[in-house]
Amino acid sequence: MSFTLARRAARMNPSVIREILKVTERPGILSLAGGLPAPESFPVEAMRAATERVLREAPREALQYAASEGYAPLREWVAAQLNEQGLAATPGQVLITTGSQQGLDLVAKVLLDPGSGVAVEAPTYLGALQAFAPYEPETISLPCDDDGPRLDALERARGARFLYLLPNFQNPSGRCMSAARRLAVADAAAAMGLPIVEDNPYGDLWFDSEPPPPLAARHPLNTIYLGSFSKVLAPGLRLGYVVAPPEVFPKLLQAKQAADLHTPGFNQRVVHEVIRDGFLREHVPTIRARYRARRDAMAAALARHLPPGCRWNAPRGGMFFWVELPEGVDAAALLPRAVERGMAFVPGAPFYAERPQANTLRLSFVTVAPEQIERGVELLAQALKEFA
Ligand code: N5F
Repeated sequence: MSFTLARRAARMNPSVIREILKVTERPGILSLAGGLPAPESFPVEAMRAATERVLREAPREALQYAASEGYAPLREWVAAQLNEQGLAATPGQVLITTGSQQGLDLVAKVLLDPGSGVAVEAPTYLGALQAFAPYEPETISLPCDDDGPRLDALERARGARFLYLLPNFQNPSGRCMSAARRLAVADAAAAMGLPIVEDNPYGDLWFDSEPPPPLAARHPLNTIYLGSFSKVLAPGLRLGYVVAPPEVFPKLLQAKQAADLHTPGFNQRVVHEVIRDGFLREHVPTIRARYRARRDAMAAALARHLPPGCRWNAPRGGMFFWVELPEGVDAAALLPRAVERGMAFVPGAPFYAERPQANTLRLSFVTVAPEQIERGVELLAQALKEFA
């Protein structure tokens, strides 16, 4: 072998979610693992009609190389949308990315040196940890309570390059940060000179009431905000966006140019064509209703089947239940037993940057219908009883 790997390559790890996805593609496996949106909710007809219009009205522009910043009308749409939520952003601050996952990579590439501090919630989105790791940061985990990261722990993040937060229906915990905690964390971080990277793919998927305004609304110049079309339209489009203060926008843009020149212009035009006249105002409530029913089905199934000693949250939005198994039960060791029985989940340990809590797991309640949720949880409970 003549290849010498870069040091950053040694830090790269396979995504546990993607590895489990391979298993769950086998027929007959009931997957409560990946945060895969319900395929019935994909607006196939609207996409077909929009594709037709784009190919009729601007085929050559849509198929040509395009601007790295993104399709101007889509950037305008994103900025207008965020302004409605109280986040004062101009279209010039919006960078359209190839999924918000790319946004995480670009932010890390621009802000992290080897040894830089990056502060995260414990637990946090494992795909973000995977995106940050190659840049060789020192990751600092902040303990959290039901309202979000604990204020008394914030001091540990002093000097970090940024604090990565998921305020809305967090992946994996399902937690929604309270309004008071948002303001307190945003103010404290600004006072410490600690920038915030706010990742919000799930904010539109609320079941009871709309979440409080983003932290970015409080201190826009101290915050990089990430959004996604994956959960409100379709993840196969790979469309997300980063909203960045003018201080860092040019560097993110240069990183984007180097990574892939631009996000597919064809997809951007089709999506803009779908959403330009208010489509999401009708569409997103149908997703909420479907997911709310599935959340209820999973809450009922967990209460019915899981043995004593298990604990879980009741998410008020998003896609995930976070389950704590009895002390000493290793969810990663349980997974193959569950797969043998015909169901899959994501073990909790990879969501921790430090001190993994091995007796935790994540269940997605959005991908399959309520009857299958019931069956999946029953199989999980059977595997657990046999295992423990
Ligand atoms: O915008 P997109 O599709 O790139 O979403 C990436 C993303 C960014 N930030 C958070 C907090 C996320 O939860 C995600 C998507 N995560 C899903 C999950 O299951 O955790 C999808 C991962 C699916 C996969 O790896 O196949």
